Amino acid sequence: MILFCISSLFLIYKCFILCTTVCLCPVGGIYTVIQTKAKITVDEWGENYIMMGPYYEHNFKTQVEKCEPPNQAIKAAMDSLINNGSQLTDQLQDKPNVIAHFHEWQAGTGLLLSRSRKIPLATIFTTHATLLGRYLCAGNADFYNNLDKFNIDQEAGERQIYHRYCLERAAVHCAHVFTTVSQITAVEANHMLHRQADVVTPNGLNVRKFSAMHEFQNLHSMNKAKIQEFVRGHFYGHLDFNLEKTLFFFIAGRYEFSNKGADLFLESLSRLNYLLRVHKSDVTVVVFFIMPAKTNNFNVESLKGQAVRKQLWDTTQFVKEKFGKRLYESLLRGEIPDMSKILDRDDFTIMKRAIYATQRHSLPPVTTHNMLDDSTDPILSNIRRIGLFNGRNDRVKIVFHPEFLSSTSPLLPMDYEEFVRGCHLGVFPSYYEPWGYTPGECTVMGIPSVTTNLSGFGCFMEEHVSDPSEYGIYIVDRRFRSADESCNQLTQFMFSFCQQSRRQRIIQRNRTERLSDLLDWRYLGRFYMYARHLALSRSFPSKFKMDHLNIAPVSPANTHTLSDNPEKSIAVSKKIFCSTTVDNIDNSNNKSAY
Ligand code: G6P
Ligand code: 1S3
Repeated sequence: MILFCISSLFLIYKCFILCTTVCLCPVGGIYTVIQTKAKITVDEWGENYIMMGPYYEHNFKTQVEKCEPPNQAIKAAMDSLINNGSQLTDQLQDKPNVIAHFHEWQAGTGLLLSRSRKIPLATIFTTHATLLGRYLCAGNADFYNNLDKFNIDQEAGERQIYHRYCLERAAVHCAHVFTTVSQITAVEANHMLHRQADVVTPNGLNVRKFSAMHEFQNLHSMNKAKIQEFVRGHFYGHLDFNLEKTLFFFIAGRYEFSNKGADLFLESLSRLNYLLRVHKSDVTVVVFFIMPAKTNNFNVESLKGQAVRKQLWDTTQFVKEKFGKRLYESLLRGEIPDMSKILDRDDFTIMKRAIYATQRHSLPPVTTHNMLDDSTDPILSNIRRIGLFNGRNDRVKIVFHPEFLSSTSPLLPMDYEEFVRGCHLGVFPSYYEPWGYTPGECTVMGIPSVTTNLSGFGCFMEEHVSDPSEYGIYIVDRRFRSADESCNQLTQFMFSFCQQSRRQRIIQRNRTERLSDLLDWRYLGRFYMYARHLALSRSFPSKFKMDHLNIAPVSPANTHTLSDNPEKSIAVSKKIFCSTTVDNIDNSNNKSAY
């Protein structure tokens, strides 16, 4: 990929902005940034905008339309690459004004080489997370209280990421303009990479507005029905809870157990289960964990569940048809049939058999797949510890789907967007989250969500919305509270949510959806625009000036300081979740928390 970038930089003289990125699966956050901001970038730069990434055979086959190079410049670049490999030429010298935007450290090599070879480009480097920050957070470090204390070279060395960290740091320092996706990451980058971000470029989305205001509510209803179908199958034989009073919560994303807050979530679910039980609530919560892990396919029990449901459905249709036909014939004869006789013995046998098939002697499975690392998997291990095994008395049920969703799945045939729309609450209590698209995606679909004040998104919402919870954005304080307190706060958010009436949920969804304009690239795109003009003014100062631009940058100087304010930033240590065990689930310290 890098070779392609470099060659191309020399040859595509007509293009004005190049965007290079690492290739991520279509569900990754960085992929979403690149993909969704394409439209507003093209609005500004027209055909002079080109994106580059690595070539992966399987992606090429399924996601890309092959076509001829659109113009001579690109054709020449491609020919040169094919013929000369990475050999560089100086074609570009007399064709300046190219901006090259590099996303994330893997793409940084192109930036380093173009600077070291003095190619006349305006370069931008955007980091979506720092390598070291991610590693430190995933470990045991009390990251935010010690930002200024880490010996970063040593920490990178000890984690065997020194080479990658050097590449990232070099790219950051070589770029004309350095941007981060949030202010919290700007602070982090300042400590981990030793450069102040020039611009904070928050992540946006392409918000789709429906002509009918209530359309997103209808979509919620339709997609909820699909999730309910799945639940009917998954929990067959245990459907002693009312689906009309069942709420669907979910967490989704890269499987970084503690960084994404799955640890806090599980502990809070255990406490929520306890609360719902002691309050004798008639609400059941089905919680989905959508986080990809190593598996060898769906497990038999999950597949069987859907097969049993389907069989029951077919039986129902069959009997219904017969019933309907006999009723019709009878009415045609002018008779009201004897209802107790309208079905014969065969019909009853078929129905009895169908009911018999729904008997099961095991609990509905917690996971939908055969996990390769079943015994050490952190989600499963914690479920074992807190004992949420989908028992009949549990008001909180768990479904761990360790694979991204797909509309072709035999189990839960929905794509991610449909699934989110059908849920009631997204829960993303992240510890390390430079931005966090998942709650943003919920927001634009009118689905309330939980985030934290350690995520870029959460901080952004705190800054822009006076009372985010009023709009269905619940922000867990993971910065100034202990883990146990954060856990209680999250539990309380979820418990209060469970106490809402349907009408209140509908009203809240309407309010949530109203925030979507704030997350639209039409608004947030200006920060990328600013970064590009800043890069031009720095690399071609005689031609480009900043004063004509009527857009304001987000100054990292305004950032909420973390370790810069150590006396305020207390108690974010993470290591508290070891108190609840399967044995003491009902009289654990959960009680004392309430
Ligand atoms: C949407 C639909 C309503 C439905 C409601 C269910 O608002 O337009 O017809 O009753 O969803 O909401 P709930 O929060 O119970 O899933
Ligand atoms: C990163 O992806 P992640 O889930 O590893 O980039 C995303 C896009 O900028 C961002 O939303 C997320 O917080 C980062 O963590």
